[in-house]
Amino acid sequence: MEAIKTRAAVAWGPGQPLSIEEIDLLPPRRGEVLVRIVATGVCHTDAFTLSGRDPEGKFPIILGHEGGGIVEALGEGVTSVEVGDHVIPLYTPECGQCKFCKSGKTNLCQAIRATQGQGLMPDGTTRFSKGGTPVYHYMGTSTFSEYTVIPEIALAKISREAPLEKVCLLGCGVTTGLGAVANTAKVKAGDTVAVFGLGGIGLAVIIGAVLAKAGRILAIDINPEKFEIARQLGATDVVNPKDYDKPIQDVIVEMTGGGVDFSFECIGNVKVMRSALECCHKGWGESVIIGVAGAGEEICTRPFQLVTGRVWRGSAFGGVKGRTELPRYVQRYLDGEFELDTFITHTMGLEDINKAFDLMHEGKSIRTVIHF
Ligand code: NAD
Ligand code: AHE
Ligand code: ZN
Ligand code: ZN
Repeated sequence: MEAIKTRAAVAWGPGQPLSIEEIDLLPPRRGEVLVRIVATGVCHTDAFTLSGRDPEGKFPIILGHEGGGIVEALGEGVTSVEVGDHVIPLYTPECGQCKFCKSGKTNLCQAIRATQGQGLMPDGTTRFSKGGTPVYHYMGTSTFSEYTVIPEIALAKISREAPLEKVCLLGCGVTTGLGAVANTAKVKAGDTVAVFGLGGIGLAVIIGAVLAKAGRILAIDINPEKFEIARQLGATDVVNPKDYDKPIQDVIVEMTGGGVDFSFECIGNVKVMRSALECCHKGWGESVIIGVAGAGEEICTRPFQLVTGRVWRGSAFGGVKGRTELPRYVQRYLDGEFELDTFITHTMGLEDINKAFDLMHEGKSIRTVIHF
């Protein structure tokens, strides 16, 4: 196979608008697959890396990690997918053979983590370039390109019946929220849950909490425009910290007669992470950090909060093992167990992708889906 041209949104430097251009893409090498991206969501993590606060963001880069696509060509030795298969790229791959995969305790496969974090394919090079200058990959996926090359172990083969322009959201946001509730927290019927941040992730946490039959679901955001959707999806209480002149954790502890069983931080704000921990019930409450905070930022609380039984955890991709478990999430969607339409507040072509970032920063969108 020859090198091809692909239309992509290139981030040439931190904080700069993405530039839509034709760039060069080398064919897939051993263990790699050429995928045509049909649609991709825009997640806050893309904006985070574009901002320059991600220690792993290496420019120029092609962002995007919430995609759905179709296999176009196979590199040498690829056996688990075929041309024409529908796939969701995985920023958390699953090799099945590394210490992490074999442990059965985590979804954090480390087989290609080092090169992935440097914006490189597993052999230490890039497939993307422009005028001979390498353009870096992002999270092993780079879905803001019509064609992208992805390691075989980072592709989940899904049902061909699933609409890629919707189930692309299972490539990150929705799976992250559903999985954090079911796999990381293991919320049980009757539990009280607090969700901080009502973007794509927080709203998926709400759906997950409803599926787990949580008794009460408190939805917290400083943008009251998010409350209607949160209620529609099943939040029982909505709380705007700006309406109170005391710490929001104190408000929630009072509202719930001692604190919540589980809280989820879905923002990436280290101060809110503290509130999320401290609104948990003494003796057993657990707080799950999902939000991604910038380089150099740290969380803090009084150790007494943990001594007295609260637990701090984190969750990446909802603890979901992509190749073996994600196809089932797609099937659950097809079976009508949860919906995705509410998340998709905007759709547009790649040429308008900067608008998607503006809408996110203005708090006007949940998810924009880019159609190629
Ligand atoms: P988003 O921008 O769509 O939503 C964030 C929400 O937080 C917004 O509604 C905003 O109004 C609200 N918010 C901001 N500051 C707040 C505050 N101080 N108090 C209360 N609410 C506040 O973002 P998203 O796409 O839903 O992503 C949320 C976070 O999750 C990001 O940090 C993202 O990087 C991270 N993320 C992590 C994973 C993972 O696997 N751990 C996966 C996806 C996203
Ligand atoms: N590169 C950042 C860390 C970013 C991060 O935490 N990413 C999440 C997924 S966010 C998806 O929207 C994740 O899965 N992390 C696990 C991993 O191995 O990256 C940094 O701080 O260096
Ligand atoms: Zn994401
Ligand atoms: Zn592995």
